[in-house]
Amino acid sequence: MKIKRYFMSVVVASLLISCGGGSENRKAVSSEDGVVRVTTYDSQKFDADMYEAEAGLVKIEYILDGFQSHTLVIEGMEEDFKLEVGDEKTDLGEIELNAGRYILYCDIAGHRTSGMEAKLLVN
Ligand SMILES: [Cu+2]
Repeated sequence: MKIKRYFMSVVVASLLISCGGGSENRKAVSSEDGVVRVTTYDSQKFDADMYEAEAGLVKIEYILDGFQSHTLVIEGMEEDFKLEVGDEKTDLGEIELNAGRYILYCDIAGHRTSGMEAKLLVN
């Protein structure tokens, strides 16, 4: 009985968190100086749900505001591009991208399903 109650309250709590986090986090971040900045936290989130960049050579700076190790890869291009933070608080990389929609995520086991996924809109 206790176990069931505990489980149900966990489900309710996580629903509340995902609703609150979703609306708060739903912003597009444009690169101003040509660098797309993605910040991540120990809570296994990126600082936005969508980032924007100009087509061509896209520079991405990955910033860790915390201590947990994270990666940043582009879906379908995992072999070509990977940023890693942890002991190092920032990582910077660049990749040629055509206009289109891409998915960024962290490839550490379990992190993507925890919410470490965002869109990258290349114009
Ligand atoms: Cu991660």
